[in-house]
Amino acid sequence: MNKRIYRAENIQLAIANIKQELGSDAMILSTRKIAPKSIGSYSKRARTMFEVEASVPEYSDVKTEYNKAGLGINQKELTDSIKDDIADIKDMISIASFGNGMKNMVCNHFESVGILASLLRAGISEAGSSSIIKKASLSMDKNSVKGSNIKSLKKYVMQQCLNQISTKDFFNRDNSSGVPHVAAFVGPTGVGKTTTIAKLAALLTFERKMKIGLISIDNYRVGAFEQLKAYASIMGLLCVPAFSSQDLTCALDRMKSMDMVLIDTAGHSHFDKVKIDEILKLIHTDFAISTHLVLSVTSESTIMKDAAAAFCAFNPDTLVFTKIDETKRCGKILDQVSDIKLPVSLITNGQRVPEDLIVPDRGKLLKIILGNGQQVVA
Ligand SMILES: Nc1nc2c(ncn2[C@@H]2O[C@H](COP(=O)(O)OP(=O)(O)OP(=O)(O)O)[C@@H](O)[C@H]2O)c(=O)[nH]1
Ligand SMILES: [Mg+2]
Repeated sequence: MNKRIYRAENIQLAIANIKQELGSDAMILSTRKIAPKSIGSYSKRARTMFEVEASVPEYSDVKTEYNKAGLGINQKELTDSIKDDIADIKDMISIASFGNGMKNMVCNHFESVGILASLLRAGISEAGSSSIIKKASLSMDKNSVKGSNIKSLKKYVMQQCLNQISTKDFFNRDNSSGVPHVAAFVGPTGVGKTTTIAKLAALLTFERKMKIGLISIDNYRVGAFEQLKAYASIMGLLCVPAFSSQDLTCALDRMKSMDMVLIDTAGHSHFDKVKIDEILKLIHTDFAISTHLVLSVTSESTIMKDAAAAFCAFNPDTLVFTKIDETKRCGKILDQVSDIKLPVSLITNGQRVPEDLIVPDRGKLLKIILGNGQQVVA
């Protein structure tokens, strides 16, 4: 591995030099702030410098390292690992392109660079990541935590992240009221509403021993009812379609003896206000119905945000995040929950029914959010 050391007056300059000389495959190995006194005998004139050690990995180098560590590595794993390294460099470069406030913050709290990169790598937005670090630093100052103590900063960053998330095991309820709790799942097309309902129905029926009924009001997509019905048949659950509010009221009347009724709705684009309004009208019955907004983490953050805004018309009780197995950037969840401020009730992590369902507590959710960036954890 070809290692080189770059010194510059600031970190941005050092990274720019690395990028220019070693190209975008370069890996940052270490960073160091050098106080003026440690630069030879010219200390009076010398300024604070930043030292960045970088290298360009060769395929054989990486493979040898993995083999030495006893980790057999295939081409895909290697490609993924290289992609992650490139993502690291992009993060460093994006840190370098932050506004002046952020640059000052990074320079004053140089130790925060690595943590900031971890948050970015986890998929938390630039605004979200910098706000977390700023709040953590403020909170450290407030509590008079001295010096540039990286362990303390990590602890405060974790606490800030935790402060922003909440969870609720919404579907764990007794039926002392004598009427079933009715829960509808809404959200954009193809995010996994029907599959999540099937997974949840299995959990509630077989583990929590609840009596569950299923209703599909998706009369839009061909085969939508049959999809839910197929899962219901395997589990031996009652499943009926409803095409109007009256149908829905009748179906709910039929299910009065259930502990819980789960309603599957049609997925629509968040731009299609007319179709979203149709579902709103359809679920307007005499029965109290809670709603749960399902969002896929494979969507772009801005799309998730727009979708959440459109489906907020349902006044959702909780959020459900799906397909976390398809991305390494689950930090998007933190951006959404800081924005929408609703508890997360369910997470799904695969296509298998019923296995791939998580009922998270705050700790679990934080781990999921930090994903790749778990090195933030002290
Ligand atoms: N990888 C992965 N795929 C999932 C997950 N949840 C659902 N899917 C897949 O996503 C696809 C769509 O799932 P559905 O449950 O039909 O989605 P939907 O929101 O009901 O779709 P519409 O009713 O058409 O709006 C299916 O292929 C599911 O197997 C998940 O957690 N991970
Ligand atoms: Mg569906």
